[in-house]
Amino acid sequence: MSKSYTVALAGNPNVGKSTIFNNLTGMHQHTGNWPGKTVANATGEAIINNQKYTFVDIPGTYSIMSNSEEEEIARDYICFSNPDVTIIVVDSTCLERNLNLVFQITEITTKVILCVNLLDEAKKKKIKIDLEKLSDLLGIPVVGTTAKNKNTLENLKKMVQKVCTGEITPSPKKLIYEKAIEKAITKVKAVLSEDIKDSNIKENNKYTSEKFLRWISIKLIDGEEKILESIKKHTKINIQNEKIKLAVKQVREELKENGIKSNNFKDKIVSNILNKAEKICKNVCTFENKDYSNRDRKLDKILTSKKFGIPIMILFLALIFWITIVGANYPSEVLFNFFAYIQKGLINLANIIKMPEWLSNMLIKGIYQTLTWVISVMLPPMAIFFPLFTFLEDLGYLPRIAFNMDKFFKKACCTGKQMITMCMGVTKRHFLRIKHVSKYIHK
Ligand SMILES: Nc1nc2c(ncn2[C@@H]2O[C@H](COP(=O)(O)OP(=O)(O)OP(=O)(O)O)[C@@H](O)[C@H]2O)c(=O)[nH]1
Ligand SMILES: [Mg+2]
Repeated sequence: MSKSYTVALAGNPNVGKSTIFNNLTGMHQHTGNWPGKTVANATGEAIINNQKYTFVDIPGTYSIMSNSEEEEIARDYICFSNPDVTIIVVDSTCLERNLNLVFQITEITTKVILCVNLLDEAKKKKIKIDLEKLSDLLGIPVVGTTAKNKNTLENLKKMVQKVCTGEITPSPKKLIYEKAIEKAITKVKAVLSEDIKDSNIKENNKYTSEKFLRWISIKLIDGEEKILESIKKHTKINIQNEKIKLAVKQVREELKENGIKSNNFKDKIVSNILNKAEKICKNVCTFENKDYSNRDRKLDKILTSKKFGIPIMILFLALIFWITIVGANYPSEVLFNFFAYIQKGLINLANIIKMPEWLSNMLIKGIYQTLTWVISVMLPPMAIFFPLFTFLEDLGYLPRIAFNMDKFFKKACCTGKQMITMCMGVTKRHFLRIKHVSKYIHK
C-alpha cells in the first residue's frame, strides 16, 4: 500500500464532523446534539479503494479568529498543519452562517472539499440547495451527505480520493476586498516575500505560498495578537522584524487616510465575507417554507429570554432530577430485593457444601453484595436520567441551557457549555440514592 493521506474534518460545532469521522473510521468519537463536544483532535484510519487515509476530527469552531481553548486547537490545525485535504462540514439548514468559516479556510488552503451535511433536516425544513451551483460559485468540490446514514458518505469518499490523488484540483474563488485594503495587503505581502527570499526558509516551504503570505499579511494589518503568536510559533517567518513592522505601520496610516481605522479593519474583512455568503446563499438556496425558522425563533425568544429563560431551565432540570430520583426508587427496590433473594440462596448453598466461613464471607458478603448494591443504586437512575437528557438533547434544548448560563459561568472563567457536564455529574453523584440504600442496609 502506498503512502497514507491525511484528511482533516473541520467545520462549525454540531454539524456532524464526529459522526462522519466515526462512520468513515469505525471509531467512537463522542457525538451529541450540542456544540463543543469534541475538545481535542482525534485521529482514525480508513482504507478506501486499497488506499490508507488518516482522518483527523478537529473541534468545531465558528471562526479561525477564535478564543476558547478547543477553538485554538482547531485554528492551529486548520492553519498550520498541512493535510492532503480538509473537508469543511457545513449544516445545510444554516448554510449562510457556516460559509463564514468556509471562506476563512479557503483563504489559507486550496485543498478543500465542502461537505453539505444534515440534508435530511434541510428536507424537513423544505430547504433546497443547488450543490452544483454552490460548487461553481465557490470553486471547490461540493458533496451532499446525511452523516447519520452511512451510505450517503460514498460520494464523499470518492471525492476525498479524487482530491488526494490530484484527479480534481480545487481552485477556491479569491476573496477580493475594497481597493484600499487590497493595496495594503499587496504592500505587506511584497515585504514578506522579500524577507523570506533573504532568509534561509526553503522556497518550497508550505508557508511561503502566495496564498498563505496574503493571509499572514491580512493578519498582520489586523494585528490580532493570538493568531500572530501562532504564526510566529508554527512558521519560521520572522513577522516581527523591523522591515515588516514598518510596512504594517505605513499601510495602517494609508488605510486611516482612506477612512479605515485599525478598529474597523476587521469589521470590513468580516462584512465582506458575510456579504459574499449572503449572495451565494440567495443564489443556491430555495426556501419553500419561508417561515421555516419562525417557530424556532419564537421559541428561542422565550427559552433564552432574561425573564423566562432561567426559570424555565430550573423547572425543566428540577423535573428531570425529580423523575430520576423518585422514579428510580421503585426499580431500585425491586433489584435490591431480587439480589437479596439470590444472596439468601447463595448463603444456603455455601452452608450445604460446607464452604469455609472466611471464603463464603469474602465471596458473598464481600464481592457479590457490594456489586449488587452498586448495581441496584446506580443502574435505575442512569437508566432514567440519560434517556430523559437525550430527549432534551433531541429537542435542541441543551444549547439553550448553555446560552442561558454562559454569562454566569464566564465570571468563573468557564463557558456555559460546562453546565451540561455539571448536570450529568450531579446525577451521577446523586447523594439521595446513597441515603435511599442506607435504608435497606439498616433493615
Ligand atoms: N438528522 C441528522 N442528524 C445528524 C446528522 N449528522 C449528525 N447528526 C447529529 O448531529 C449531532 C451533532 O453531531 P456531531 O458529529 O457530534 O457534531 P460535531 O460537528 O462533531 O460537533 P462538535 O464536536 O461539537 O464540533 C449528533 O446528535 C448527530 O447524531 C445528519 O446528517 N442528520
Ligand atoms: Mg465532534
